[in-house]
Amino acid sequence: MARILITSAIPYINGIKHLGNLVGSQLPADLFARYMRARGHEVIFICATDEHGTPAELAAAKAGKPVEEYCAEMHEVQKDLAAGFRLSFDHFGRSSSQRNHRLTQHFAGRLAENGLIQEVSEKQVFSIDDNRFLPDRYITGTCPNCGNTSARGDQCEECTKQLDPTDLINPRSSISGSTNLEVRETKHLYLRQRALRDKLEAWIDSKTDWPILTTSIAKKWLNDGDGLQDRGITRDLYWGIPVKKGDQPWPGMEGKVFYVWFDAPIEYIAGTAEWADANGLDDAAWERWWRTDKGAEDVTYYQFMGKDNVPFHTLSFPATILGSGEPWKLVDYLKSFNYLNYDGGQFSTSQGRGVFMDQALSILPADYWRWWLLSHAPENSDSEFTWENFQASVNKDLADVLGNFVSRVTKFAKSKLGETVPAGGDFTPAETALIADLGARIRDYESLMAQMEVRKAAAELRAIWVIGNEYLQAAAPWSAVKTDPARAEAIVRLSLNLIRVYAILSRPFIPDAAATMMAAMGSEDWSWPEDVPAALRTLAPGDAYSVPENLFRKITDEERADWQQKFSGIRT
Ligand code: B3M
Ligand code: ZN
Repeated sequence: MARILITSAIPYINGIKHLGNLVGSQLPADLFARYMRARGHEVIFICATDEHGTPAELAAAKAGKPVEEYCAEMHEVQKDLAAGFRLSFDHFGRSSSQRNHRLTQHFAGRLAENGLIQEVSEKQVFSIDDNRFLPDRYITGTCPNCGNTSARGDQCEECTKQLDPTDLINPRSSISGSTNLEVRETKHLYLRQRALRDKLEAWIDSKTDWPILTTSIAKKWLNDGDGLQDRGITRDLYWGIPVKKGDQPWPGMEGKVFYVWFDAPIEYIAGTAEWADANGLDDAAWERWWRTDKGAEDVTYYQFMGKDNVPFHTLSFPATILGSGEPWKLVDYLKSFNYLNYDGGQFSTSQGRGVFMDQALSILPADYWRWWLLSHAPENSDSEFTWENFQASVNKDLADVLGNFVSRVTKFAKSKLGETVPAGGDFTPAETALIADLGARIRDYESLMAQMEVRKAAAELRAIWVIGNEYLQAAAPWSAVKTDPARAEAIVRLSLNLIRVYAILSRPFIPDAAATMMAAMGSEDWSWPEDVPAALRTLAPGDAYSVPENLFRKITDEERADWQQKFSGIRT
């Protein structure tokens, strides 16, 4: 039994995530966690909301709520949606937790002790009426290029010109509208990432088994001209983790907070500590996952994320860990994803384009989405969600292949052979061949799942469902029952056993349907089919089973057209 630590990129607090966000991190991480648990490994799976930074402040202001209240509410919303999608986190934490405050301040203190923090003075716009520094996007003014009167301090959205706040004509605060602004000196902390370059490079070079997508991004940022820059890790904001050196004040840094990307990955650790707290466990319980001097030397750590998050996880966060000089666990395997596009364009949170998690669950149960998303995961390139494709996959894979198999077998068995697993007949070469084929495919499925080849694993699972259907079609118990009832009984006995094995194999992808299948087979034996022939004899003659509710319904053309229309616009 192995010990496996899994984290998904932690979603920003500001708003509900779309399906592209989901398939790029939390959902494949859940697939892997479920699979590893099914194989009997000791797994801990941590996620959280990423709560700090300007976007959280802006979203709270827009909602007319204090930022603390806004974050607390949105955390619950995201937590409920995660549960709705059956994401099996051991803990869904908050980057604003006291655990994360203390750990973030601890890391900053260690980095300072190791000479890896530099104090830098910068000039920034200060709003006298708001009594605060304004980040670039909090400043509005007239674009010097096109005359747009509501250009932002970082960019004009009309003509797309990149701007500095000082370029704006008639600049004003986006918070209060005040033009009473001045440029002031402000001091910030920089993490001296460049000093860690060689260590980071050696570490990345040692990861020869990582996906190319991950290492190519890491190396690009490591080696590009302006790649590994020293990086500002503090901000003049109200909402965030106060800058401290461990538990000591940091002279000159009063009123400042850490940059959101400094504290967010530390929340993976803090979230595990929150898990321990929530379960009444002591520090040793979470440290054995994270500290190689306290039991984590045999832990394998997997991270899941979209490609845009890779630089922060291959360079910045490892710089924090390595720079601390303490024996914290570094990631062992980093699985990254390309983007999922939506119907000819991009999913976009800021534009409200695409299907969002709450909307998805309002029209169909989680398994439909899980199956489509995972079987089309954007692994080797970007992939695209279209309603036609979604309808086709659901109707074919789930309804025609898996659902149909389960329904045909159970309905036929009940109507012709009674309510318990039938006893007659013996396995013939047809059964032997199916069992051999199945055995080979299950071993293949296992290796794809272990390698996190999500799409290929889905295709293999589908193939496993297909061979059951083909077997049933060829064996035709509905004919056999007329001439050789014992033969029909043997076919049905094997087929009922197949349903139980399908439940186990399918559970990481479609947990609700798997539970329905297992319950219908009257079993609670979820043990992995290591020995396939034995697994196919688990339901014994005389065991009770039942006909489950229809596992999957088909999506009609009218529904498809309706949803296509409904989700074609912009969410308001
Ligand atoms: N919140 C970005 C995102 O949700 C960011 C990830 C943080 S991972 C430590 O895609
Ligand atoms: Zn402009």
